[in-house]
Amino acid sequence: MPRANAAGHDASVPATPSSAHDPWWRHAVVYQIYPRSFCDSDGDGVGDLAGIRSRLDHLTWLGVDAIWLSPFFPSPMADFGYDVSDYCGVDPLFGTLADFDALVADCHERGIKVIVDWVPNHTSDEHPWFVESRSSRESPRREWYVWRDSPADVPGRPPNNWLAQFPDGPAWTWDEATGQWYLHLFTPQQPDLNWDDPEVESAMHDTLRFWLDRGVDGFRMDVVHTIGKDPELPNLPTGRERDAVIANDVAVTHDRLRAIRKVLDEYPGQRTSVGEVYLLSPERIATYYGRGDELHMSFNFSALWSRWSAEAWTRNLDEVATHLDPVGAWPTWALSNHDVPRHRTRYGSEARARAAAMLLLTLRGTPFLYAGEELGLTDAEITAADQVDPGGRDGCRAPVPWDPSTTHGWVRADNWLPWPPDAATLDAASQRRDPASVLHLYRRLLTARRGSPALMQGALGRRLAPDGVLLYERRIVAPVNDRRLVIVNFGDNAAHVATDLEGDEPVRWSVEVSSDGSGEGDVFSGTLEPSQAVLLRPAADTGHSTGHSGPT
Ligand code: TEU
Repeated sequence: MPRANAAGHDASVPATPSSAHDPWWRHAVVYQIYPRSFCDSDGDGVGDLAGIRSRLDHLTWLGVDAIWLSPFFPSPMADFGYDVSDYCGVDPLFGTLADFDALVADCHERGIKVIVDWVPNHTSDEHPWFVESRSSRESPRREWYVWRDSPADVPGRPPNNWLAQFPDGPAWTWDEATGQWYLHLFTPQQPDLNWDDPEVESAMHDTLRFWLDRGVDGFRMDVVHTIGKDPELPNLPTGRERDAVIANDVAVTHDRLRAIRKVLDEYPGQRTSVGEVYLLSPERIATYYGRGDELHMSFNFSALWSRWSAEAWTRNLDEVATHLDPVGAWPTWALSNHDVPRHRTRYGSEARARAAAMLLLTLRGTPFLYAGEELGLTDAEITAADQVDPGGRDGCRAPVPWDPSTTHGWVRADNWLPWPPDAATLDAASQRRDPASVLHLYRRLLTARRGSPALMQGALGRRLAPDGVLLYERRIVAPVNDRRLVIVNFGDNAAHVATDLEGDEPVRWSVEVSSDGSGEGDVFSGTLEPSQAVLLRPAADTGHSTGHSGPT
């Protein structure tokens, strides 16, 4: 598939063709859009699909290959769209199905794939299925949700000790009318579907087909590992009552994922899936790829949550090498999303956030960016009185600033959440004019990645490095020979790093991209500043991408 010139990519960089063994999603960079926070077109203070369409030039200029849209489906918004009341529509807040079709068409014209968010574990309590299910114990849809009595010996108590993820409280709500409890791993407005019922499974497959028929390229699957639960719904150990999301890791889910995979495989064009398998263990998430017949990809939350240290990131790389690579499970990497404080906020400095971007875009696997991280945004400070999310995650959902004006390219200055700090200088337009900006760094990294088969497909070999430094080589030998070296200095002191690799002829490396912009194009000096990261290429390799030169 040739990369469209319309996508604004460097035409001198040859496209990497997709094939059955090397599908597009393995060398894509995916950009997550939280629709409420991206861009508003109609002045209601909430972002919408037309707003996203109006900003596609930004994505093209940046060079991303795919977008993942967080939910835009009809929803009472108890969890801002992760409480779906109709899987096959668009909430009027975000636009119409016609707006969605137009967005997909625009994206495809630019060579950008579209991934939508599928929320299979729970619906809204206002979904007609749940309304019907709770209407009576005899309802034909009663079994579509998880209804239980109190334990026989403790009347009035919930069926087990599970707590909801948020807000504080049990994972069970008593239904007065029918005298039973229903299960909700999240808010009481998000009842869990009962996937043990084959009708639920089949109805949910149809919701996938609805979007596949409309041309989407794949799905991000919300807490997808929880669609199977231990039929006993056993109590959790004391102190871990809130761990139901992490504790539900049962065999039957794998059957259900294989069935979901078959639905995707009914369609041409390598439709993909990335599961939010929230298990905090690469060993566990590896099992959700099956034998290449379950999820195409899974997020890796233990890496997302890890500290900014060479030790932690060494462990992240080694765990993926140990558990994912041997079974052919293609890794993913993300630093930020709509549920966690932005990595610029977590890591504490712009220099670290820049170095982290180098990691994200040079590791082996598919990177997922979260809108606004390419601007180096930090979280908005939200007072307790202004908090709107039941999970307290508003800070990372602040609106994206597009220009330095008071409305920052939105219609109004006051929107559903306040602006992030420094919105008048970190806005996209100002950064685009400044080659030293974080935005330009992301663009250079994306360009470098696209131009290097080693970065997109090659093996990753970690090398010994001084304390506080992570050093790895990316290398491919066929069908082309290409290599890169990445060095990240996590420390607060300058680091001196020898780059003459063991067993190799001496190699001179030049700086292709530097996280602080210094020395690009020069021969690498061997010294890194505190919190600096560099991407190096063999100095003799002046070709554009295919790495014909350089030691073999
Ligand atoms: O998140 C699931 C999930 O496990 C996280 O909410 C996690 O528990 C939390 O962030 C820890 O702080 C998904 C969505 O990404 C999230 O936005 C939804 O609220 C949730 O599912 C329910 O659909």
